[in-house]
Amino acid sequence: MSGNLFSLVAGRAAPGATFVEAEAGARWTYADLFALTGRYANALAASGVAPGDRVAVQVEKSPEAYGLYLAVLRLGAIYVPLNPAHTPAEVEYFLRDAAPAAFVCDPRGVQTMRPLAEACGVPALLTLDAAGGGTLADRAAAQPGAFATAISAPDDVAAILYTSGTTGRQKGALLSHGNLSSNAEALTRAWGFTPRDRLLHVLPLFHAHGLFIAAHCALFSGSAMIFLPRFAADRVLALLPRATVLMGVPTFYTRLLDLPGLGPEACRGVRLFTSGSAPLLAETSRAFTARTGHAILERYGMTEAVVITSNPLEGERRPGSVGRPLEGVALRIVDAEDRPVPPGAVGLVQIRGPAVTRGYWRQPEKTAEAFTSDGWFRTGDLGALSDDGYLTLVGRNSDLVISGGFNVYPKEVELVLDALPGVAESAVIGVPHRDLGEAVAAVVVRRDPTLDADAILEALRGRLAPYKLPRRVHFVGALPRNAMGKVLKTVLRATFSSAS
Ligand code: MCA
Ligand code: AMP
Repeated sequence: MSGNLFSLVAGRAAPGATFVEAEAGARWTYADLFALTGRYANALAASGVAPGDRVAVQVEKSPEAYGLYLAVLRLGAIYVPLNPAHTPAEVEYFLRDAAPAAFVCDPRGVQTMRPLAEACGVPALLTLDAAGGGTLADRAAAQPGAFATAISAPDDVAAILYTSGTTGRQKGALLSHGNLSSNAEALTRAWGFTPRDRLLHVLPLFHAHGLFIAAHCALFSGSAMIFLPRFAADRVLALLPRATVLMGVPTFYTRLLDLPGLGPEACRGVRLFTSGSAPLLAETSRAFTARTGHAILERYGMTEAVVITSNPLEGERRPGSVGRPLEGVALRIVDAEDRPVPPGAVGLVQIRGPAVTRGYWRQPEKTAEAFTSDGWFRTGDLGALSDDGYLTLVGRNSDLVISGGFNVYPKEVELVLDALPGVAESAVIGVPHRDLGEAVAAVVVRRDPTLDADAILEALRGRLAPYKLPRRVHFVGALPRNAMGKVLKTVLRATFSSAS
């Protein structure tokens, strides 16, 4: 049997069942979705995309965009999603690295993207807008809905998602059909999904949380999603009575708690709220329970392994803990030499399991560094296991900043800052932020004493996606360093944390 994720989905959803409902009520059935993916797959094949090729996609969220993801999988090609907020310079890096056979972008950006795609040697450029229009749609309209889905082995790569660049450059995590479908099956069971569920889907489609974790639960149980293009607390509150499940990042919950209308009545039909991608404060969790009667189910995941641990559907959901390893996941806590630590002690989290990536796209050295000699994946997270197997995360082994669920790699921002003429050097850190959990802060040593924060932000805009821009800029005479010359970010964090 084919391990193609699309074949697994197509085998279980009832064709007449709802796949997506728009906010205003327009409805897509699974049959609509399957026919659309067939037309897109035929159109992509006619544009020269073959099995194993990469298809880079930078488009707004829509049911059509989700159909495009599944069409790429049907073709046996590899989906490479990109954040629409990425600047042309950032997109250029991804196009050069992924070397896609086709790039699908928003028609609004096509004037900039066409020369960029040509310069990067991308053979085909197609467009798709938020309403499903564009050259991809034009070409697909002339194509049949039937398409013979590629036979894929479970190890065949389905998607490449760019993540964690400690050296300033992001690396592409390889996710196979088997990685994704095993996690989807385990989650659907762990979280009790049935065809009667209606998932309120408000996450972006270019990260694992929205593209895989949330949407796969609906697809693998043949249930419906209500799609919102982005999170807006008042619209989410208004739609909650139509939903049974909401999946979010902690910022969703802190913003919902700011609305006086959040209470048991608004949540009457919801059976499950989940949170992940960043730490959910125990106080947020408790405040949500006090207001709604619901305990948010916190789980822990990572692009390279999808969902790793989860609090239980039935049983104790422990505020401050990310729960127990998901079915099929082995988890251990080790010291810096990869030796298991005593029970209860804090150490590095390492995992094995069917959803763990086999490595990074064209980066054998980074792949080798990510695994221990006996095959455990190094998550880079620090945590401790309780006697009864609940994991508590206490931090990360890297300087990564997670702002509102988006990862920001300090090095990437520092490289752009340091290249500004008036800047001598810089250090980028995460500081606590009520809304975003953590916010990006820049600590700058000036060469030009007249350079101010506004001028710096103005210079960064256009070079970095908006979510990477520092929310604060602090000027210092010199950066604190240790004897080896390494910048002491812990000192900077201690100095500037209360200032945000
Ligand atoms: C938007 N901005 C941000 C962020 N999002 N700045 C910092 N951090 C952010 N997360 C920028 C906007 O571009 C805008 O810039 C300005 O901040 C104000 O935007 P605002 O309206 O407040 O933002 P928003 O559009 O409401 O977005 C906030 C958000 C969003 C809803 C929290 O960031 C979001 O949907 N986050 C989810 C991220 C996610 O899905 N992560 C999953 C990673 P300007 O004014 O200059 O235009 S996957 C993962 O981590 C693993 C697998 C896991 O476990 O799930
Ligand atoms: P990403 O690289 O976007 O996949 O982000 C993965 C990282 O997000 C993990 O390595 C953790 O550091 C963090 N993360 C995900 N879920 C949680 C959670 N529930 N609590 C704390 N951190 C989390």
